[in-house]
Amino acid sequence: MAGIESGKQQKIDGLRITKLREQLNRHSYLYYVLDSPEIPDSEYDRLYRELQQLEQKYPELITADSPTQRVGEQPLDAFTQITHRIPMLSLDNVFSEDELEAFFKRIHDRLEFNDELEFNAEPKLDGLAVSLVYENGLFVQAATRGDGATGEDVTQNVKTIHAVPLRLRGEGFPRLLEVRGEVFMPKAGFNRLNKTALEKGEKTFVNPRNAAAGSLRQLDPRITAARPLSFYCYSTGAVEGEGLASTQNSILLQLQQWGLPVCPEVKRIKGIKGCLSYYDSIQRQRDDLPYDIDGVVYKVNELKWQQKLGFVARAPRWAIAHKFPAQEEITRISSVDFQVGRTGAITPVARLEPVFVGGVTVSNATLHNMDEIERKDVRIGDRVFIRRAGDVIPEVVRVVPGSRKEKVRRIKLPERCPVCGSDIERIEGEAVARCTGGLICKAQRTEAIKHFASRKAMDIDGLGDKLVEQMVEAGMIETVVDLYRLDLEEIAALERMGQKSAENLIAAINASRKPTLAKLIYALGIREVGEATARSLALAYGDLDSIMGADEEALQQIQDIGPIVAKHIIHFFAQPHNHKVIAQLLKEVDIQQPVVSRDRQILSGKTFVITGTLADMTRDEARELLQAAGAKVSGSVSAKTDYLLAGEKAGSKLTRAKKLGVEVIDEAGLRALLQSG
Ligand code: 5U1
Repeated sequence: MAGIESGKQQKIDGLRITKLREQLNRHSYLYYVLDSPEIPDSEYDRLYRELQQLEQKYPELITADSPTQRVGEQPLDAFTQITHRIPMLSLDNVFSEDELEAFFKRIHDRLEFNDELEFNAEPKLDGLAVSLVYENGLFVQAATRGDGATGEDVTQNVKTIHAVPLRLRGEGFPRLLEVRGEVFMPKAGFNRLNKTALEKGEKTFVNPRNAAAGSLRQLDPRITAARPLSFYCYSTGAVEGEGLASTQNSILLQLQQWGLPVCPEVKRIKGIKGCLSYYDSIQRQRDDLPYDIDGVVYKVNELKWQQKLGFVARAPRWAIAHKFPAQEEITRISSVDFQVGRTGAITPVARLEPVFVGGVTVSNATLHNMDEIERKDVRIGDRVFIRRAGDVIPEVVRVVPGSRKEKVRRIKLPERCPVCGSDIERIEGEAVARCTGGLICKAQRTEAIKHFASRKAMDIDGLGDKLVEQMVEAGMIETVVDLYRLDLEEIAALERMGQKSAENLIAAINASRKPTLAKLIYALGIREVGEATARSLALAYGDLDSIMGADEEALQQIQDIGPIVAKHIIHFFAQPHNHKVIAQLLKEVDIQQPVVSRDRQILSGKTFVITGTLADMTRDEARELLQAAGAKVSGSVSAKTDYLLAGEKAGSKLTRAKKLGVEVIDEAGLRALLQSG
């Protein structure tokens, strides 16, 4: 009787194992391939643990495609070599429009075809090319590109990458299918990994590409499993059996349906115009993409044309990589100066032999602080890598290994502020050294005014850093209040100004006289009070007097405010000088009441994403409105997004929102929502 009972239980457990495996694989597909998860991570973990426990009870029921089989194999002594069935090619590069035109001419001449050709355009990921082999739908082997003919067997390691399916979904795939693509480390995972390494005093990775390469080439797959790697496929290699479509774009769609992740920015385009506009659009999005890229790739879409074009040496004639300007270059540090910031923070700045990087010539780069200088062991005279990505200030990344000459000099923190001569203090446990001069220090005063005028603060159009410096230097302004008492003729007399510019500046200053409370708080430049904290303060207290009167305990009840920020706020408002400036400032400006009061959190629980150019407000203003109404504003569209607020020239976020069925609204729609409820 007991035997029958246990047999019955075994059958039930067996069915449950199959079900759990299918469920987990489906949720992986939704998460990694469609980027549209249906369950939270905690629920996935619960199902995973249940499967693990059942498999422990019935090891004979474990299959090769079980999600539990991704981790835990034994370390290898060495990687074995694998000869690729078909060599893995590389791509030729172009760096300019002229070179791209030459590529187009070569193709059209060879094909004797004058009409516009269709291309598949794809971001060029900065990762590691790999080949994955599926036999009858089951993942059996992964290899690195190596020299193109032979690579290393990294099957165990690739198995640990959750984005790589262990079994293909659906049907209709060829009996043998070799998929090629890029293993990469998403930026967020890379930052997390380096943050943890720093906290533990371990070595950090230089960039996501190196981190991905270092992680994939581990003999112990348990180390790889702990690294946040991902994968996008971009082509096929060897194929046996029927089933593949006849264009590059439709093959990628097929691969996606079979469970392989494809980069969402892939697009079918036409002719050189289409290529250039894709290049521009991806370059604009580059910093916001969750992964590093170094250019885009255009591939002739029709396979029949690809076959006709063939190959040269190790690259196809039918594809080209259009590279972005390099973001890292090498140059020498000639000297180091120390700059004083708004809060007195002293930043070492490397003066460089000028170098063209990220599309501009760079002569200065930040060294961040003395701890960073020590960690990177940078010295004056060293040859260093400079990185300039997007709008970020160029930075010294590292010394070029093996390049140090004997005559280098160590970088020393000065004892006194280079601007006002006050003592420099370095508080134990803090990386940043500070000038103790406060507002005696002209540098701190100047930086405070620059911050006040900046776009996210009072947004005084035309009052750039150089002009602030000029006016401080000329003794026209000492505090931010002086901006509102400027004399037109005095401004017009400044170098490079004139009557019209001076009038425009006065108009812009006057336009800033009606800030929201949040903007004004942010503009005051209190240490550690960024835009979000300023908004929380404005929302919680509603007026400046209440904020100034709040004690440390009360401040800490507010979102984003911990003991350190609370201390900075108290300290700021305790300074008699700041009191005086605020009192004078309040005579010049008129704080606007928030459109939505803090009692009407009508959008609480709703998540918005904002994209494109809005007509009546900036994206920051829209975000402020939404947050004031209790909504969450996120940077990327997912299944959890409730609304996409889309303006002119909305790009991939709009496409994605439509794909996921997210409601898309314009500014009128936003106003209607804010007035509802
Ligand atoms: N997106 C993309 N990257 N990438 C790299 N496509 C692509 N194709 C490649 C390489 C090396 O090679 C083709 C020849 C398949």
